[in-house]
Amino acid sequence: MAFENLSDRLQMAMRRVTGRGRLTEKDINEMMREVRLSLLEADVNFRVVKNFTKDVKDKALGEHILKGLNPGQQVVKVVNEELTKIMGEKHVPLNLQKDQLTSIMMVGLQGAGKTTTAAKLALHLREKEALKPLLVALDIYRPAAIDQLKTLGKQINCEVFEKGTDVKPEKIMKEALAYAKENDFDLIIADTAGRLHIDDVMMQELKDIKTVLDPSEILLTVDAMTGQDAVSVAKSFHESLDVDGVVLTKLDGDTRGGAALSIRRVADLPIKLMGTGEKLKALEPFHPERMASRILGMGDVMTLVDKVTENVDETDMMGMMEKMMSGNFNYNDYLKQLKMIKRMGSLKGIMKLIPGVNKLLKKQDIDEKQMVYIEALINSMTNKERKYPQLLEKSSSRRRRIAKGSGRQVRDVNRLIEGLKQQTKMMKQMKNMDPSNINPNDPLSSLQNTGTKKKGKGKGKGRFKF
Ligand SMILES: Nc1nc2c(ncn2[C@@H]2O[C@H](COP(=O)(O)OP(=O)(O)OP(=O)(O)O)[C@@H](O)[C@H]2O)c(=O)[nH]1
Ligand SMILES: [Mg+2]
Repeated sequence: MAFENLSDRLQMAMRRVTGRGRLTEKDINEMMREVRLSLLEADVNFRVVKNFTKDVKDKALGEHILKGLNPGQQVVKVVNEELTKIMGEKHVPLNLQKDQLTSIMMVGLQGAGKTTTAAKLALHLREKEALKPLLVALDIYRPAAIDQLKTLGKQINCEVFEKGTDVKPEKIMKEALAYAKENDFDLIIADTAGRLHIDDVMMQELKDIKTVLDPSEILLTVDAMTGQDAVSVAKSFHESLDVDGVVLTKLDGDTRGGAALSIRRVADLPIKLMGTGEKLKALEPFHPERMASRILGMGDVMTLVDKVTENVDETDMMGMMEKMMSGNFNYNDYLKQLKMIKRMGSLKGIMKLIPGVNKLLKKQDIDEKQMVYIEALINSMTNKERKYPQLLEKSSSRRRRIAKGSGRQVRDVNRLIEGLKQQTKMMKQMKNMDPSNINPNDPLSSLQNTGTKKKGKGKGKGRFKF
């Protein structure tokens, strides 16, 4: 995942101050030095870094202490807020036209991800906004480019408009527009050709297409792996075409993160979406505040919530939560939960969004195969055993039978028993948390308050424990 190094270093710097009851200006200076270096190393534009450190310092020193936060936590909160700010504060949505044709024009350098993102967007907007999309192939310089778009279109069952390689892009655009209007499409996504460098011929072609299409949205596709270069590219595209927003692609790769953290300020363009993989589902709206918490290792609770509600029947979920909280969690529930997680996608991807778990994962990789084993184990239990987990704790012959029936070892059964126990315990603890302390707009508040809430035991360090 992108930002890994930056994230590690920032968290280290933060750790110097969190939990501290008193902070001097010197403490803050030291921490900020570390923060500054981490950002520069992540290839963030130096001017952005300079302003960022200044703002954090002013704020951290000037702000009066909020009730319930120690000074260290206060600083982390400020860093989180400022990090959010440099990425744009709030999510900026696409310009979608109501009740008329929306048109999106994809532009960007060669290999940035235009064609892939065009298909992702078609899928995304059809699912989320119920739009009927038409993909238009305007990259006439390579026959393979048209085939690529057609292949992607087929995968998502979306029509592709193309006129081969002999018609000029602006003419194809004109015909596609007429075709879309005649055939009740409500979204056009135009995939244009990329170049290795920005040149006048390329820009002129894009301007001509723009004149014909009069797009609702010009989306600049930027490869996050290219770092600072990406930012200057964004600037030139914006100057020539008046771009509306950026899609940052390949954030799943090992990027340092500089582009994501500089584009908003340097090129004055909002990042609207992010590509997080080669699969066509791997497109997400970009939320600055969520990204900031992710970088600072506070998990991404909001994305998790979105994913959960998207993939799981809500009544199912609520019933499950109630059951879990009540402490009467049995193997039937466990299995059901397992299936929910499966439906939500990669276990690792989901787990990473939970605060604190990212660190844990590095040491102990979650094996997706284990899910299959667990399923096999539970399938070998009798109905009674599934309903009353205590039965297994008391009887070793039952445990042996289950191991044999599922082709696993007794110690796997024991592990499962332990897992269920742990989960029940954790759920009981969660039940004691005060939900009024959880503010979805400020993930920090919930994390910190959970720790201090416990009477006597909490040291006020206030970190989420898993
Ligand atoms: N890992 C990852 N790969 C991506 C992502 N987006 C695109 N790619 C890959 O990047 C490569 C280039 O993507 P294309 O969509 O062909 O890029 P393009 O901008 O259309 O390229 P040209 O048409 O040659 O200018 C492909 O191999 C894609 O699978 C992403 O978010 N993550
Ligand atoms: Mg392409």
